[in-house]
Amino acid sequence: MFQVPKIKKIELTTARVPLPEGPWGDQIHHVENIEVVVADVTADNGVTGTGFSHTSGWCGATIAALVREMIPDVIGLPVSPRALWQRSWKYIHDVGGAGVTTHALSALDIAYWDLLAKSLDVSLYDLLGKVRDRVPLYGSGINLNLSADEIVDQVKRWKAKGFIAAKVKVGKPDIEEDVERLKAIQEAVPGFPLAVDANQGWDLPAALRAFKKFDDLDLLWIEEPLPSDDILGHRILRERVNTPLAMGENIYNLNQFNQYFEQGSCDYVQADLGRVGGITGYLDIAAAARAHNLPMTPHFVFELSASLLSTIPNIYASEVTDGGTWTDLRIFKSSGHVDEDGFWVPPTGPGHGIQLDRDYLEDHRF
Ligand code: SMN
Ligand code: MG
Repeated sequence: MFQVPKIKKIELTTARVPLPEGPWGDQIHHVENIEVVVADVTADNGVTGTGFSHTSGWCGATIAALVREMIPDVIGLPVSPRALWQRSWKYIHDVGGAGVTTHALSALDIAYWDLLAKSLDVSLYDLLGKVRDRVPLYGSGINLNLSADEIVDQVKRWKAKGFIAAKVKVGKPDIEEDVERLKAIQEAVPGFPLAVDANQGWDLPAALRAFKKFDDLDLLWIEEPLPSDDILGHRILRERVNTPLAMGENIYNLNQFNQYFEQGSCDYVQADLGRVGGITGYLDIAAAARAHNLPMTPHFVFELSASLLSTIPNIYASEVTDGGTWTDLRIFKSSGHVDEDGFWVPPTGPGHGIQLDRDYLEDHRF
C-alpha cells in the first residue's frame, strides 16, 4: 500500500533572469527580466518536488517572504496537495484573496504535485488522467516595439512550425497604425487565426473605439482590453462588440474567474498556473470554465502549462511566448518537446518531468 510521504523540508531559490533578446514592450509593461521563486519540497521518503511562481520583474522578494512564512505550518504534514492548499489558503487569505498570496501558493502547490507523482513513480499527467497525447500551440510575441515587417516575419515563422494561431500586441498611440499592422499580417499570412493583446491599456471609450476598427478584421480574440479588475466593464464591452474577449493573466483565483464566467465577461480563459495557486488552482478554474463551455488557453510558463493541457478537456491551445519560453529564459533545461507538426508532447518521466537549470538560476540568484 502506498504511504503518502510527509513534508520534511522546503528550500527556496529566488532568481532574476534576463531576457535573451532584450526588454519586452507592451501597452503598459516594460519588462527587463523575469523573477522566479522556486520551492523545493523534500519529503521523509527522500523525494524532492519542485514548484515555481514568477513575476515580470517586481515583487519576487515579497512572494518568497510569504512562502517562507507558510513553511513552518506544513512541515510534517502528508503531501496531499489539495489539503495543503486549503490549509495554507485559510491563513494567507486574510492578507489577500488573490495576487501575491496565490503566487506564493503556486510555488508550493506545483512542488507538492511533482513530489506526489514522483513518489508514485508516475508522470503527473498520467496521475491526473490524460485526455490527449499532444497539445496545440499558438505563437505569441511581446512585440509592440517591433516593426510591421518584423512582426510579419514572426507570424510566418510560427505558421511554418505548425502553430495554430498567432497573437500580437496592439496599443499604438494611433489606432490606425495598429489596424495597418494587423492588415499587413493578414495579407501576408491569409486565413491564419490572429489574436491581439491590449494588456489592460485602454479605458472603456478607447476600447470601444479600438473594437469598432478591429471588429471588421475577424480576429480570434482581443485580450485584456480594460484593467482586469473591471468585470462589469468587460461585460459591457462584450455586449457591444463582435470580437471574442480573452482574459485571465491578471485574474488570480477561482472566485474572480467564476464572476467573469457568470457575468459573461470573457470567451477565452488565460489563467496562469504560476499565479492562480498552481496545479490545484488551475484545475479548479478549468472545471468552472468547462461548466460555461469556455476553453482554457494558459498564459506563460509555456512548458508546464502545455503539458497540463493534456489533462484538461476544454482547451484552445497553449501560448508559446517567442523568446520567452522558460527554456529560452534558461530556467528549464528539459521539459517535453514540440513535435514536427508544431504540437507539444509532454514529458513521460515521473512528476512534472521538468529539470531546472540550477547553475543558471544560482548565477542569477537575488
Ligand atoms: C505577457 C505579459 C507579461 C509576461 C509575459 C507575457 C503577455 C502575454 O501579456 O499575454 O503573453
Ligand atoms: Mg497578455
